[in-house]
Amino acid sequence: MYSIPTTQKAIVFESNNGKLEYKDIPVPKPKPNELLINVKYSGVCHSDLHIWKGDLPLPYKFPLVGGHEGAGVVVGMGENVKDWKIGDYAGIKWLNSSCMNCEYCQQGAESVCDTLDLSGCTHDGTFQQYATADATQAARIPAGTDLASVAPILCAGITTYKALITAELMPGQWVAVSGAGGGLGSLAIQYAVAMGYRVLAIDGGEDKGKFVKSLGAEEYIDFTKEKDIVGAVQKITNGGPHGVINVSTSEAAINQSAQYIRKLGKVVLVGLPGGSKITAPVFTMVGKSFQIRGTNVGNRKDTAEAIDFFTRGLIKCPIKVVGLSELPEVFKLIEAGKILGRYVVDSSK
Ligand code: 8ID
Ligand code: ZN
Ligand code: ZN
Repeated sequence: MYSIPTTQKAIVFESNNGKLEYKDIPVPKPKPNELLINVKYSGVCHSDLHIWKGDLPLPYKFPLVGGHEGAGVVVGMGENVKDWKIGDYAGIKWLNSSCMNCEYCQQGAESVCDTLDLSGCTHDGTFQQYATADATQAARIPAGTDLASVAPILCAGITTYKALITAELMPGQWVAVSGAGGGLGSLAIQYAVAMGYRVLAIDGGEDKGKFVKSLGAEEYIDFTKEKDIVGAVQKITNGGPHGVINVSTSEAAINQSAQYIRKLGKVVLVGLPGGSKITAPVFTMVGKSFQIRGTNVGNRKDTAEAIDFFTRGLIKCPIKVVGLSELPEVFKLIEAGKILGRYVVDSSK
């Protein structure tokens, strides 16, 4: 049904901050437990930029095909794969595989397994036309789904959906999304609205303000103009938001969130500015009894639920599609904080 070529186009990271080469490489062969997926579209996550730059203390492989937000079609599989068919739509996530056996995997917390294989980090990812993914972890995408639009769900969607669950909010409560106009933020706003929360969006510039309001944010604070972010957030939310989803790449913004959080609130950490720290006075933390929680992508259940919100039309991924060969330009725009929503690369160009 599908003829699989022996070579394909890919963007290869030779080293941290090294050349980003658009070139021909061999099509990988799936292992017994893997799918071979013809990646049609891949979102470009800020984590891909962090990995290329070497910001994060992760075990990178080089040369590396980056990317971990891929949507495509199953064109092959290893001999142990039983429950996928050729032609199925499949998604490739950051979490390519985990051991499924350790104390964390047993409780559905695969993202903290000690033997993770990570797409676009330790496992060649989605900035290529054909990629392999563990059949247990690959995401199931319903037939007929628009593959360009769904791609951002596979990292940004799953991660922000899980971050909102981690904030343990009630309908009608305030959630601040810090970094709201970016790839993760633009989806966090929509999941939050769909879950019944009130959204205060924080980002920089008038364009981002209009953009986040169009996605359902009730209020917007422009960090480039507001001198007293902590005071402004507390005023709008009458005492601080019940939860904060930190998806900016700013250490300062993350630290502000531990100041404006409401008593008993949850500060959720998602964004990963390299080498940054969050600090809070012990007395204040005890007195306000708030919590700081980290969260890392999501598990298979979070994946299925995040895709289901999208399929039901509750989440619209704001995407701009460009060719895979243009990835170096996309990295420049992400670095400059210029992107509204997500860039998605088309593997055929
Ligand atoms: O599982 C995880 N924890 C996970 C999963 C996926 C991504 C973590 N991440 C991390 C990425 O590695 C990155 O560090 O989340 C972060 C955000 O990823 P993204 O949404 O893909 O990045 P983006 O599109 O560049 O958006 C960042 C936004 O932050 C704003 C920018 O303007 C941009 O819109 N921002 C900045 I930079 N400084 C800000 C500030 N001081 C700010 N917003 C508010 N206040
Ligand atoms: Zn990501
Ligand atoms: Zn495990």
